[in-house]
Amino acid sequence: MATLQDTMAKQIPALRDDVKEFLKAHGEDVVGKVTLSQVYGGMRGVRGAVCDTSSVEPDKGLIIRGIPVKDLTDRLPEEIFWLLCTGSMPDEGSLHSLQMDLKKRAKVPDYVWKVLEAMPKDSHPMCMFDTAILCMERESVFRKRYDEGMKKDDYWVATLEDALNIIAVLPAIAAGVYRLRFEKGPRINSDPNLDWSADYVHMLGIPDPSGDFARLMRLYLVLHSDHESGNVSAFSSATVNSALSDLYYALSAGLNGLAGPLHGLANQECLAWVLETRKKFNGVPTNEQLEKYAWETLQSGKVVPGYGHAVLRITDPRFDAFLDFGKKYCAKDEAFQIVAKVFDVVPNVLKQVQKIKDPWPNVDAGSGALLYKYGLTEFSYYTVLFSVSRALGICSQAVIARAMGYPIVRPKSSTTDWLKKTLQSAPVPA
Ligand code: HAX
Repeated sequence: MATLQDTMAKQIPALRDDVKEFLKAHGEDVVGKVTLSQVYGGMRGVRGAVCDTSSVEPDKGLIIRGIPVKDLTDRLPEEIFWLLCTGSMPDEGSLHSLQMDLKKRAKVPDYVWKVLEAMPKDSHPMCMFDTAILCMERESVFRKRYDEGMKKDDYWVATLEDALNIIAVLPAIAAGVYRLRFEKGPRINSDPNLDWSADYVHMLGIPDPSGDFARLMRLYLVLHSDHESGNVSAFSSATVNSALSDLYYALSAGLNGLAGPLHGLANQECLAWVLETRKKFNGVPTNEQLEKYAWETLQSGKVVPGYGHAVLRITDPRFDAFLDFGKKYCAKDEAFQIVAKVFDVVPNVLKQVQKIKDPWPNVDAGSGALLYKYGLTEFSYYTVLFSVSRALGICSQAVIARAMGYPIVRPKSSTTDWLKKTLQSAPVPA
């Protein structure tokens, strides 16, 4: 049995030496080219950052530390956090030590509830969740130790402290946001005998006699945990943390990006589209009706939520995992049946729109219907679930970045004038 702190402390010196040597040997080698379309296109595909926790290749999907996500679907989120941080699975004793450590840190400061209670009643749950994280910044171990003159070599130790302190309280905060925002009654206390995910389900207070909702949530929290570092939320967090703004600042910054409809909010929009479909057709539509409706959505200038991806060019394996879950546990549910039917019909529609590079479902296409089925019907809350999970990836990435001593992020931007002059592709306006 080893603690996460000790395990990482043993690994880090060798990892630092390895990258130092690598840079010495290949520091000036070219990794790739950048085209003008990429410069104007959100840097899509530009290899400009390092992320060792996970990778997302267009034809493979999410791979966490060398393990395809489909092989991790029966794991606990705590195991995934260990895997993200260290590159291997914890043994039973190590997992237990991490779980106990998180339990010790799980008390939410009282002022957090006061801040949340003072927010307007119609605040978006994501705004409440991110505000709660940000207002806890005064708890940052990193900031205190930095102010005391901490050495750079120790940045990761303090960042890991912040990461564990944050991860420990997220389920209670997220559940508290749910109960407050949707008037579900008083907060439910944590149950010290439950694991991180089961305790979250317990504190949400949604009846779960079969235990299937808890099973779904465990899967959900594993599947959304990480997606390399180029996506809006991870990249924003990494950028903020690279300025040595502590994890409270960095995580809330990243999750503010997750709140956007083209990113994590898509799961809420996706379920809305599924439910609208059900209402419009008074149940599960035929393939022909669905095809027509998908075209109508596109022609009205809207995206079909849950479809397409900036990197992937296959069905997202995380969608497959949700589809498998739905087939096993809720095959008769109408909303789930629509999700399955959309998967049969919509890719063929999107393939006919030339500009769409990926016609396949992403992680958000199916999860909402499953959550809805188990009674989590407030879909503006779904991105909070996503955030609780994605915090595992963002926090582990920050710990590793500080352990490796990566510098402040600062890519170069160009003016259109400069680009035109340089490429000589168009006359530069006087
Ligand atoms: N429906 C309609 N149009 C789509 C589309 C879809 N599902 N997917 C892409 N397009 C459009 C884009 O809007 C873009 O149009 P414009 O040039 O007119 O702006 C064009 O096709 C090219 O886009 P792309 O290169 O294929 O995709 P991007 O890398 O630019 O964007 C997105 C990737 C995920 C943002 C995009 O596919 C999309 O908006 N999908 C729907 C929203 C969604 O499901 N988002 C969640 C993604 C997963 C995630 O991050 N979860 O957190």
